[in-house]
Order: sequence, then C-alpha cells, then structure tokens
Amino acid sequence: MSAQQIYGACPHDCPDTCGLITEVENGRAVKLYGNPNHPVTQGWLCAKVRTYLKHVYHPDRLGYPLKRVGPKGGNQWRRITWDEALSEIAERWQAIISEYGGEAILPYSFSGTLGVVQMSVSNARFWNRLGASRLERSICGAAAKMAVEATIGARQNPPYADVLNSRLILIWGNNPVSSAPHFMPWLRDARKKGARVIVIDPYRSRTARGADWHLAPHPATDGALALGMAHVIAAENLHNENWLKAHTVGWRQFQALLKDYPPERVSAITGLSKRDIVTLARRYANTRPGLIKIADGLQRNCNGGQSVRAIAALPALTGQYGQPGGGLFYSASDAIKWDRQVLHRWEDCPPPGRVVNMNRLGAALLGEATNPPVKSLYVFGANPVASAPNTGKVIQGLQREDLFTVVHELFMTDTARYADIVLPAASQLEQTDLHKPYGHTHLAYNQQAIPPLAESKSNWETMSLLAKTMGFDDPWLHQNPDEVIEELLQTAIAKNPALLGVTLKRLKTEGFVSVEMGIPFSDLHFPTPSGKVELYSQTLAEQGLDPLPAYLPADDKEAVPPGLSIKESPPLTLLSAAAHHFTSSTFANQANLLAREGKPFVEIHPVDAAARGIRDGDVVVVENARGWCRLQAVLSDAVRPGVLASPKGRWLQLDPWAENGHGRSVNYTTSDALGDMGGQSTFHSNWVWVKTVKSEE
Ligand SMILES: Nc1nc2c(c(=O)[nH]1)N[C@H]1C(S)=C(S)[C@@H](COP(=O)(O)OP(=O)(O)OC[C@H]3O[C@@H](n4cnc5c(=O)[nH]c(N)nc54)[C@H](O)[C@@H]3O)O[C@H]1N2
Ligand SMILES: Nc1nc2c(c(=O)[nH]1)N[C@H]1C(S)=C(S)[C@@H](COP(=O)(O)OP(=O)(O)OC[C@H]3O[C@@H](n4cnc5c(=O)[nH]c(N)nc54)[C@H](O)[C@@H]3O)O[C@H]1N2
Ligand code: SF4
Ligand SMILES: [Mo]
Repeated sequence: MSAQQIYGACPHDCPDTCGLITEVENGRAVKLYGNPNHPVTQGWLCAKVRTYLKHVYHPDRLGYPLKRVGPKGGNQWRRITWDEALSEIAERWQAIISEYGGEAILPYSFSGTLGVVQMSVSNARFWNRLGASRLERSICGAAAKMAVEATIGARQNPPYADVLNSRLILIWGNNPVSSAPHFMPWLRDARKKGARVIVIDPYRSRTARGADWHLAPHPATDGALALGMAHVIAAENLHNENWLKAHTVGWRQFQALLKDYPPERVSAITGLSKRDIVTLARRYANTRPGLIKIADGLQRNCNGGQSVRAIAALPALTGQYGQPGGGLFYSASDAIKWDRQVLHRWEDCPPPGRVVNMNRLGAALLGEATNPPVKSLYVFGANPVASAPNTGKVIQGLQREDLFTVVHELFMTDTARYADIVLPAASQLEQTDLHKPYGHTHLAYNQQAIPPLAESKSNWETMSLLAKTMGFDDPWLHQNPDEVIEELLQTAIAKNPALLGVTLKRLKTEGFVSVEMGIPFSDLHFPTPSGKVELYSQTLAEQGLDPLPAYLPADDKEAVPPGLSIKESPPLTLLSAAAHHFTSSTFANQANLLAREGKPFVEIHPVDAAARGIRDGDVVVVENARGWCRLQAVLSDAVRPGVLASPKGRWLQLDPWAENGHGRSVNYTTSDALGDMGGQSTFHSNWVWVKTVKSEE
C-alpha cells in the first residue's frame, strides 16, 4: 500500500508557519517534509522540524494521565485514568470556586502551538465560561504590539517577496537566520539584486555574520539610536516634510524632541561612534526604498515599547510607509482578524475575571494575586519553569502545598514535574487545526495525520471534557475542530473581503490558502484614531505614557545583590535570545538537536573574561540578586565588552551541573519586572555578575 500524504502546518512559535506534508502508512507517520507548493516553505524545513518524527515518536512522550504520589517536584507518579483525572480536577475546582470564586483558578498557556483551535480558542472559551482569571499574554511581543499599533495602527507586514524591491534592509534586533529562516532566501535574492543589509544587534548573531555591516550598540539603547538617526536626517534635510505634514500627527513635537539627540550624545549612550551614527542615518535616508525589519528580541527590555516607537518613526520621516520595498516589517498578526465573540464567547459567560500578568507568575503564586489568591493553576502549551522569568520565584510558588496544579503536556517538562496531575497531550500530527501565521498571510489547515498516541488528547478535546465534567453543556464548548474553524472563517469573511474564497473545503484539499494583502498602508490610511502615523500619540498620553518616544535608559537595580556597589563592581548585561536548534524550551530535550547546541554556554568578551580570570571552557557561575546558574564560558568577540549572551530554552532537569537533581538555567537570573508598555517581559534587561567555579570538567 502506498503512503497517504496529509497536509499540515508547523504549529511552533515562528513567523514562517511552514506547510508540512506527512506520509502515513498503517496509521504511522513514516515521513515528514516541507510542502513544495507552499510559497514561504518552498519544500524545505528548518533544522528543528526536519526531524519532527523524532519529536512525535520520542520515547519520553507522555502516554497516560498521572497523579503525584511523592512531594511536589519529586517526580513520583501513579498512572490514573482520564475519568479519575477529570473527576479529581472538577472536584477540586468546585471546592475552590465555592470558597474563593472562579478567579482563584489561573489558566497559563502560550506558545506550544500557535493553532487557532488548539490555542486561541482553547485558552478562551472554557476559561471564560468558568469565570477563571485571565492571563495577560505579555511574555513575548506585547510592548511592540502596543507601540506599533499606537504609531501606525496595526501590525501588518509586506510579503516576504517584497524585500526584492528593497535596496536597503535594516535588520534591527532580529535574527531571522534562526527565528524566521524562510525570510533568508528572499534576503539573499535581494542582495543579488544589489540590496545592502545592515544588522543592528549588540550580539553578532548568525544574521549579523552575513550582513554587509553590523552595528553593535549597547543593549536597550535602540530608542536613542533611532532618534539620533532621525536627528541627522532632519538636520541634513533628508526627511520628507510634505509627507510628514500630510500623513503624520505630531511632527513638530517630534522634531522638537530630536534636538536632544545629537550624534555626540547618542554616541555616548549607544557606544557607537559619531561617524557610524551619521553614516547609518544617511544610508537609511538615501538608499530607497529601505525596509526596517524588527522582531521581538529588541523590545524585551524595560524601555522596549518606546524603542519600537522611535524606530517606527523612521519610515514616516522618510515618507516610506506604503511603498514597495519600504516601511516597517514587524508582524502580520493584525492582517487577518477573528471575531472576538466567536473566539471568546464573552456574551455567553459570567463577567470577565481579573487579569494576571504571565511574567509575574511566581509573584502571583506567592501572594501578589490576592482577593482571591491563586489556588489552582492549569498549564498547557507552555513551560513556565523553563521559559518564564525569575525561575526561583516560579518554583517557590509551584511548591505551595495548597496550590492545585494541572499540566497538560507532551513531555515531563520542568513545569510538569511540579504538577499534582499531569495530562498527556497530542502532538500536531495527532490533531486538527487552522493556522494564521504571524509572518505572512497564507492560512494553513493542519489535518490530523495519525490517531493520538496512547491516551494523549488535544487541548480542545480536553477543554470539552473538562467542560462536560464541570457540567457546562453550551454547544460552543463541544464543537469539533472543523465546526470551530468554519464559524471563525464565516464571521471573519463577513468583515474582510480579502478572505472571500477561503473555505474549509479548499483549506482541506489544498493545505493552505493564500490571502493576498499586498503592501500594507499603500493607500496611506493608517488605522490609528487620526488615520495618520502618530508620532505623537494621544492614546498613549491618556494611558499615562509618554506620547513621544523619548529615550529612557534601561536598568535592572533589582538585580544588584545587597551591599554590592555597582561602581566598584559593574554588572554585565546578559542577553538570552533564541537558540538556533530549539523553539523556546520546545525541542530542548531532543538528543539530535541538543547535541547540536552543545552544553549550556555563555559567550563573554575576552576583556571581561580576563578581568575575572575566566578561561575559555571554564564553568562559570552567572548570578544576581534573583538567582544563579552554571554555564560554560565561551570567550568570544561576538559580544561587546559588558555584554554576555546565552541562548534561551534549556531544561533545568538536563543541566549538566545539576546538584541533588536540581538543575538551573539562565532564567534563574532574568527579571520579572514589567516593561514600559503592554506589561512586557524584560528578559534582556538583566544585570549579572560572573565568576569561575572550581570544576572537575
Ligand atoms: N530557532 C528559534 N526560532 C525561534 C525561537 C527560538 O527560540 N528558536 N523563538 C520564537 C519566538 S518565541 C520569538 S518571539 C521569535 C523572536 O524572534 P527574534 O526577535 O528574531 O529573536 P530573538 O533571538 O529573541 O532576538 C533577536 C535578536 O535581538 C537581539 N537583542 C537583544 N536585546 C537587544 C537590544 O536591546 N537591542 C537590539 N538591537 N537587539 C537586541 C538579540 O541579540 C538577538 O540576536 O523567534 C521565534 N523563532
Ligand atoms: N531567557 C529568556 N526566556 C524567554 C525568552 C527570552 O528571550 N529569554 N523569550 C520568551 C518568549 S519570546 C516566549 S514566546 C516564551 C515561550 O514560552 P512557552 O510558551 O512556555 O514555550 P515553551 O517553553 O516552548 O513551552 C511550550 C510547551 O508546550 C508544549 N506543547 C506543544 N504543543 C502542545 C499542545 O498542542 N498541547 C499542549 N498541552 N502542550 C503542547 C511543549 O511540549 C512545550 O513544553 O519564552 C520566553 N522565555
Ligand atoms: S519552526 Fe519555523 S521554519 Fe521551522 S518548520 Fe516550523 S514554521 Fe518552518
Ligand atoms: Mo516569543
């Protein structure tokens, strides 16, 4: 019998949302590859997903519900049935609700899958019906979302192919070689046509290594750099006064702000030379069209929102929004919108519960969330012990004896280890979903390719079972995935003519359907309150924020250990960006990918290393007032002095320097303070100190 080919979509946190083809024989997936017809995927997959069948058929996949039998975190379990698990959960929740109300239950989910059914709807309907706390989903790109929406009204980017029209591409705090690999062939072709690529990143990333010019400013000084560029552009009359008058609000106020950012001052802030700042500004203004490509790395700082606002002003200054090859490339998240009521069913639910910021998970569990306290946590599609900031606090919270924790997972992650009940989750090949990418507008259908392994279940099926056990018989909690998708499509099409012709039937037979959106803002209408680019934002002013993107220095005073003087012992800034072979902590337990990443390491500049007696290969302790971890030092000039780099995503339980079974990772040091906009995480505003440890290795 020949293998059956099934269309799918990569569910992982990545703007490319590749089209997959799975070959299935006798109920088993035997081959998986990129869809050759998919315009973004073009038949190839990244290193992480090329070996996806190892992920799906990993020997450590959880097969059955488990109940904790030893102490919390002790990893001792007893197998139970789904019925037992569901009734225990429902019983515990009913008791909690009657004593404290539904808000004492906190669902925590994020990026395990980006599917519309298995994530967007699964994290909404049931929890709203329950009256649970709502999660402020701000660990990733909340500040940039708010900044971009305040400035140009919506997150919409041009198609990848539009970069072929660019003569200059400024890749700013973004590492697409790892984080959006299917952008790279287009970038290469643009360069063949003569385009120049400039990367702005304190770290010489894989993307920076291949650029024509790499500028490495001090971390979190991007806002000042953008304003410095704008200062030079305006001073040299390279700006487009007519465009600014016609299509922006607040140009005069913005111009007045620029007086504070002459190249001398910006040089002192950023650590870049005056000459480089002036050259960069002139190149950007004179090499048109020029595209500015950002992602989320740069805004994971305490001043990240205003940095993005300052950067987003540059295409307006030069009148390049709406032009092929120009403008801002951030995200396509707002290009296609689902009906909020269909997603959430607010109208059929009790009043919305209070909001808990996910970056404050540890704090919330330890008492920051009061009235009611969080008495139960339900985690799915997320691994906060590995991926959330300030791990020490998260674990301390999870150890609370009176907290009832349920984790729905494919693997016994660091988070699942702290559960009272673990439920086995289906992988992407075992479930149905619709995917709306955040980098482009090719909607993709993921057809279930194989039956769920062992007793694993998808998120949505689990929500339906939880609803049933809690006695909720509302039909919208019990639709099958196709019914959910159909309803979302119908209501979206009614509001967005670009979606006409997108049908479930086509999605099923073709695998994906391309929605042509063209160059955003080409009609020069911006969906802001004024219809213009808002250099001055009244909306932000009304929220008590600076309506202009003035630069404020980043700091991390909470990191300073008591009694330490930062004058005598200045901190280093630790950046923990995307690992090439993992997606956050996903895949970081997979032997072939782990082998390619090597031991957990930290790159340190030879000057900083010498000052601390650190040699290449030494095991070092990276620490601050929040916590510490061990890493292997790699001496490298890929970081500038004062900066360290250690990729995110490591599992604590795989820490080679674990003591008494207790491993650590960089997130023991990262900050759970919130950024300037959107309740944003601030992973990169992280001050640490480094020392060597005596080690046998
Ligand atoms: N391989 C892989 N791909 C991924 C992910 C992954 O973990 N691995 N994660 C996915 C997720 S969750 C996301 S949100 C996206 C993120 O996509 P990106 O934003 O591209 O990824 P990051 O690596 O977080 O950050 C990009 C760069 O920002 C730099 N950076 C840090 N601080 C600053 C700063 O202050 N200024 C400037 N100019 N640059 C700075 C980092 O050094 C890094 O090289 O990627 C997605 N894709
Ligand atoms: N130090 C540092 N830490 C960071 C960042 C950083 O820059 N630096 N970046 C942050 C960013 S941008 C992000 S987006 C977050 C991501 O943080 P998380 O969203 O917590 O992502 P992961 O750690 O990959 O955990 C996802 C989990 O979901 C599980 N999963 C996958 N599919 C399914 C499914 O269908 N159902 C269920 N139930 N489970 C599933 C996977 O097995 C995996 O364990 O990490 C943040 N962490
Ligand atoms: S992680 Fe990104 S590049 Fe890799 S297969 Fe998935 S969507 Fe494609
Ligand atoms: Mo993210």
